Formats: sequence, structure tokens, C-alpha cells
Amino acid sequence: MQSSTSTLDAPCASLTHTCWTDSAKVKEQERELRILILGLDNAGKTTIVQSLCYGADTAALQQVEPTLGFQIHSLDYADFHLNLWDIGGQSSIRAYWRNYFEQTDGIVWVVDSSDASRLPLVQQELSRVLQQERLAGASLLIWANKQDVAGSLGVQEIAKALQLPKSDDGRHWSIHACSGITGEGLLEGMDWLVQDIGSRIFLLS
Ligand SMILES: Nc1nc2c(ncn2[C@@H]2O[C@H](COP(=O)(O)OP(=O)(O)OP(=O)(O)O)[C@@H](O)[C@H]2O)c(=O)[nH]1
Ligand SMILES: [Mg+2]
Repeated sequence: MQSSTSTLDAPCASLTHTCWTDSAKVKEQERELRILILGLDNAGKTTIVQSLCYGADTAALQQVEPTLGFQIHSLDYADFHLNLWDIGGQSSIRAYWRNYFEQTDGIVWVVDSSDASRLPLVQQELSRVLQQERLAGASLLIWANKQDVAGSLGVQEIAKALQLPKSDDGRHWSIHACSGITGEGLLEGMDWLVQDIGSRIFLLS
């Protein structure tokens, strides 16, 4: 796994829904994927990206600053070249998320599982994003983050609160428990995401 950046920032349970209705397209030469990392402020998006791309240690991860715009990070993962767009989640920035939706292969939605009080807002914002036509075909990975925090909600509770798409919706989604700080659950989530996108848009040998 190799990474680089551009300057433009409990046991793992999971639930998966896959519906093979998308038409395949061939992008064999590139194997390059555009992944949007979204979620409310303080969810842990940047922490996860720093952990995945650079293997940053706990002390460094705990000093991550809020993202006031966006950062693009590149990650070579499982034979794919991923461009990870880590976009700030503060309410003033959410209005600009739509500027990044074009040609997105995967959405990573990060949830602070220790903050039950904001789950209704998380549900609203996620629902708004999933209604965007430009994101209609994108695979959706939800990370129920901060599982290391005592009292955090599990994936079943988060999935219920987020009212994840029904089986006839056509959206490919999977939710995974994780911790950006300990790294728990991150690779399982990434594995699902690249495998799902790969199966959908590339002709796999
Ligand atoms: N305990 C714990 N803390 C976490 C975890 N992930 C992130 N944090 C902390 O949560 C806070 C917010 O993390 P960020 O990565 O900045 O969150 P963000 O989603 O990028 O926030 P914005 O950039 O404002 O949208 C930081 O203090 C992190 O150290 C986790 O898995 N466990
Ligand atoms: Mg951030």
C-alpha cells in the first residue's frame, strides 16, 4: 500500500447490501478510482485518511485539525489507484460538497458512533447526498467510527438510524464498525469498497 498527497487533509461487525443492476464499463487501463470522504464535522474523516494513507501514530492522529476546505490523498490499494477526497464536514462547507460529486466511483460516509445526538442530522445529510443524480451509481461505504469510545453505538443501531437504502434501491452499500485511532475495521471497509467498485465498473479477470 503506497500513498501520497496533493496540496490542493469491539470487534468489527458489518452489514452489506449489493444489487447487481449497474451496467459495467471498462476502465481497465486506468484502474483509478475517485472516492469522496464525507460526513459531519468531527466524524473522523481526516483521522481515517491519515491512518490509512500514512499509518500515522496515535499521538499524531489525535492532533488532526478540522478540515476547512478539502484535501486530496492518493493511495495505491489492492491494485487500484485511489484518489481520496477528504472534504470538510462543517455546516458552512457542506453547501459546497456538490462541487465534488462528478465522476465519483465511491462514497465513504464517516459517522461518529459516540455522538447519538447528531444521528438525525447525519441521516438528513446522508439522505440528501444519496439523492444526487451524479452519485447514483457510486458504491457507499459507511464507517461507524470511534468504536474505541466506550458506549459507542454498533453498526446495527447506526444502520437503523441512518435508514440505509432498501434492497430494491439499487445502491451498493456496506457499513463497518471502525476506529480511525486504532485502525480497527479500516482495511475491511476498504476491501469491500474496492471490491464492489471493481466488480461493478471494471472487467475483472
Ligand atoms: N477516540 C476516537 N477519536 C477519534 C476517532 N477518529 C477521530 N477521532 C477524533 O475526532 C476528532 C475529529 O476528527 P477529524 O478526523 O478531524 O474529523 P473530520 O471528520 O475530519 O472533521 P472535519 O474536518 O471538521 O469535517 C479528532 O479529535 C480526532 O482525534 C476514533 O476512531 N476514536
Ligand atoms: Mg477533516
